[in-house]
Amino acid sequence: MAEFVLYNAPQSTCSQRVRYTLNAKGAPFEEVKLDLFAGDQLKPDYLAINPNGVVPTLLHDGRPVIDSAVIMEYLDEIDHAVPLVPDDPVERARMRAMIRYIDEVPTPAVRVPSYNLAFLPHFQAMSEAEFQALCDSKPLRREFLMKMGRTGFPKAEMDEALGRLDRAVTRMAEWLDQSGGPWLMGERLTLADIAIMPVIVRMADIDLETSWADKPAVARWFDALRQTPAFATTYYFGALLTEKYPHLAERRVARAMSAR
Ligand SMILES: N[C@@H](CCC(=O)N[C@@H](CS)C(=O)NCC(=O)O)C(=O)O
Repeated sequence: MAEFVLYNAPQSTCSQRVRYTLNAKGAPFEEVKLDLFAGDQLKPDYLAINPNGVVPTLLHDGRPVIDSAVIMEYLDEIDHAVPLVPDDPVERARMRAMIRYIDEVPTPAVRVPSYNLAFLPHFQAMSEAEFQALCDSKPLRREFLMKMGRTGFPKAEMDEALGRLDRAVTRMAEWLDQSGGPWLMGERLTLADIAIMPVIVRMADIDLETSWADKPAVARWFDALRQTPAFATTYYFGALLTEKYPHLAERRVARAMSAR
């Protein structure tokens, strides 16, 4: 068995954080791709290593480490060769507070448009009883799925999520303003950049990049991130929703045409 085995899914935002961290550290890992719609994350063997029934899970020498934010910090703790946290403890605490904010505000918010735009048809194809059984099988996301139902999150919920995303982008612009860039904490790319990365990538993927149209610092940050070598290896083909769901790619083209 490889030293690092990552159980994850190509399009999962939480998985993307860990893939990026491993790639940025240059740590080779064996990638096990789970099919979240086939329910691989809810099988007994997987629940034995991650009782929350979600990806990612990292096995380090066979021992499980779960939760993307925890895994990122764990990887940094065991490998100091490529530091991804500030040296100063107070700055490290500030970075952790940024990650908590990211996990509290934009990370849950981006699920709402993601589910409504990309994943809903999958649930609509089920019978009511099948859908309820699926909700009941989810250790973390039962109520979230039930709120979405088979008609999708209502407009009020979508608007609330989009508002939270906009506020998080504004907060990001403030962080960049304070740090002077290129990264959220200044010269060193840290776990805070990696924590917010999948939210920004997902927003761009589902046509929400207008959120930072008037925030050039965020656009510059995103350009710089896309140029890091770890970005391409993390976002291999199939990691974006528009690469998997043709209806989303068509929606983008239609939007671009109508904006002409
Ligand atoms: N706090 C957890 C959340 C993990 C999570 O929500 N993973 C999603 C994909 S990004 C998942 O596995 N969903 C499967 C499901 O809902 O059944 C983390 O950051 O690792």
